[in-house]
Amino acid sequence: PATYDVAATERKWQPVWEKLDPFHADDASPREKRYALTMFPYPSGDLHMGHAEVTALHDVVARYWWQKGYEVLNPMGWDSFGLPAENAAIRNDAHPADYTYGNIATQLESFQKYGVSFDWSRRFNTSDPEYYKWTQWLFLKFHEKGLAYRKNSWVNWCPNDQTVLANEQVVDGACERCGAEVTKRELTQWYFRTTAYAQELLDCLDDLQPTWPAKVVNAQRNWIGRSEGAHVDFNVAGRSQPLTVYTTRPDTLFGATFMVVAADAALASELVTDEQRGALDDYLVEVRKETEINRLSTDRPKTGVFLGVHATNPLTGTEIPVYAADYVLADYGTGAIMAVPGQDQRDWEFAQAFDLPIIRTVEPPADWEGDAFTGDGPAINSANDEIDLSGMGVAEAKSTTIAFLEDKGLGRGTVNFRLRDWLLSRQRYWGAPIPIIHCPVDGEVAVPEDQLPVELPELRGADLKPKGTSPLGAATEWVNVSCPKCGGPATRDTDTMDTFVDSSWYFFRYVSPHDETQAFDTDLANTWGPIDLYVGGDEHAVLHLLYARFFTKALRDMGMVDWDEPFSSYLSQGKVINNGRKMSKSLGNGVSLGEQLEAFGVDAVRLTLVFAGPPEDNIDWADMSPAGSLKFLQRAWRLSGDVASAVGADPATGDVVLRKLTHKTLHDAESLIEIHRFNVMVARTMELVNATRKAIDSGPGGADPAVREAVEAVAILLSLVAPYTAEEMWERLGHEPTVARAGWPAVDEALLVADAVTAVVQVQGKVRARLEVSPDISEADLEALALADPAVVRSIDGKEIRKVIVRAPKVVNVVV
Ligand code: ANZ
Repeated sequence: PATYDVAATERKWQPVWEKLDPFHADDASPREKRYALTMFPYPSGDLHMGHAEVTALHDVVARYWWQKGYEVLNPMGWDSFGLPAENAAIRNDAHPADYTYGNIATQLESFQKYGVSFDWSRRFNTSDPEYYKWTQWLFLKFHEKGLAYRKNSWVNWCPNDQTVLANEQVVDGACERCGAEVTKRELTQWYFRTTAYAQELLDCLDDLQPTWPAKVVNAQRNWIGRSEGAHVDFNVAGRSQPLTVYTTRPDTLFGATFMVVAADAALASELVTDEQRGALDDYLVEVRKETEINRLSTDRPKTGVFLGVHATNPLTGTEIPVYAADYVLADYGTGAIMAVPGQDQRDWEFAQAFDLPIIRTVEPPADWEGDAFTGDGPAINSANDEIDLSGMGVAEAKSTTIAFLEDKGLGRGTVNFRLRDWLLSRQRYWGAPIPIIHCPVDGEVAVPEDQLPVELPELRGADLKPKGTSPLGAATEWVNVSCPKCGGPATRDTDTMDTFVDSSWYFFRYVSPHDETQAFDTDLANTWGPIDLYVGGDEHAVLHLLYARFFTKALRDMGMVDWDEPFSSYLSQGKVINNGRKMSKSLGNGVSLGEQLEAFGVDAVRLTLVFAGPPEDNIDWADMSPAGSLKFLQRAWRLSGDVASAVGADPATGDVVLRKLTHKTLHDAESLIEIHRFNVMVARTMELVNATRKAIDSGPGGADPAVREAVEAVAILLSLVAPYTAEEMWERLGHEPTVARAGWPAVDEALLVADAVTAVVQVQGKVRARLEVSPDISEADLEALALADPAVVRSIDGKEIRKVIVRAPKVVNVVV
């Protein structure tokens, strides 16, 4: 036959593979181990083109590692708690559990059909009590170590999803999930102390830089936001405590002409005089309506209120007024600043608006016409009897000021991070309950380990819906318990954990997914991990990847794992788009994965996604030709019917030209996979297919053992991308399944040596030498070789060389 039946082939091999179970990761295997991981999906529908892309890319590497002889852990499961599933369930008027597990069954079936090399024996769902028991256990460990704690603060609130959000989940002032504008609420919430690891999270980015995408590394750096500066103490008349500010520019202290406290910080209402309290309260009503982005923007009129008090500038001795304003944030630094209008634009605008003095302490360039000057320059107006910064540049003036302040006990140098602790509690139903009991006598009491998991209470209908307080509160019987310590009446915490908690440690659970005695096995985690390659989208650049890094470091410090970092290398794939636009319901440009698979088969879809371009780039499905991919696969498959030599025929007796191409293709494929240029690997496979076809039809013919060698190589190369076609070819070549574990063919180095070509060297237009060189010699190497040739040296005869024109690998022209 000229073509194979795609659907029949898929039906044929699925049960065979299921029986063979070729990707079962054996903990006890003596082979070197690799851990390949791709982000697990939210079960909010069937698989879509995005899943198809990421798994096809990821599978190239996982399958390649198997072929190269590694024992590969390539697990899959479901991130099945959380807002996406819960919102979808509410939209579909279903219970989150029914909806979630229904979708998981659908997605599992699709994945199995899609032929990814997952070890299904390790699958779990984060919403299974067997899993979240350990999420809760880990929470309690963190609690014990002071890494999980509760505090009252102004937090991000999504009015649409009716829950708090972590800072990481607020993107440009909007909810990362639903896009609603985020507001603020004052609430008591649970936090993970991510800030305890701020410095290490930053430092380790240096090591990740070469193997992580630069934009992800940069996004994390900015998010952690380390800055160096000083805490400076200002005395406030009538107050025993100093007013401490954080500043990155202690060198400008002589120019601090007023101070500003965040209007919504407790500090503001502590400082304000009775006379001014009414004004502050009115102002606060306005402030609470504003988003953080607006508050910080420079191009917005400055507003504020005088608090009625003055502080003393420690260097000038001047009494300076203290204001409350919204452009200072309550939860950054100390929530208070020294305002230096000469060097800071927002302070400049505030000074203009409130008619406050401006003193420049850095001399701007002569032609300076702007307002605040934030650049470097000599210090001016910056001297008193004890310290003189005059003429110093910013850096020197900074360190001199810090040393002086420290000496006088007026301040100290400090490092500040933008990173905040991770707010992890949610007022939603579908998550792991926080395993804490609140007792009027004993306070926060951990649920005893033998009572874990704290399972979600059964709630139905209206009780499930978000209403601003946790739905779990409606389960009265579940809520009211006796205190594990004193036995008195107590209540359960009714919040659930952010889904990102579940996904912060799932890659540990895969090493011992069915262990009922512990969260994960430390030895196995150290054997398999850290993850050699993680593939996923960069929408998680800050969120998930930062949280997972934090968890890993915390677990390491608890002695539970040896690794410092979870993901040694990270590949962030582009998006599948259509007609130049993101696929969306409203644009009606969605492409259904199911329909594509139906029309072209799994292999053609997978091949199209891998061949489209570098994995980091977006794929516009409108420009793709899955039909063309299928044609190619049929063409490759036809080769296997034309092989006429026996299994095991010695290729050494075969056509050397084809053999060279086969070995070069296999050799180059290895490095192309290492650098994630899977598309080029496919292109090279196509070349090999074409050359083999030629060899069969108009060359040595199908009986030549070099043809068998080439077709077997094609099958193995295709096993990374198009598993059904590859398996079918392998069978037709006379082998047993499965080609996926056939092993990478040994590359014969002798066949890699390229044939030499002759380069001609001319001096003044006359041929003086002929050199045997490699066809891929560089221009520089060829020039050096030519100029060192004795005949060329002789004819140049010590004259000055004016020009050397090199056309590698053929010609060198020397002009003297
Ligand atoms: C005086 C000064 C003079 C400042 C100057 C800057 C320039 P980064 O680098 O982001 O850490 N700041 C401190 N706490 C703040 C808060 N809670 N809300 C808003 N702004 C705050 O920024 C540190 C600088 O931001 C600090 O240095 C402070 O202003 C301001 F010529 O102090 B600076």
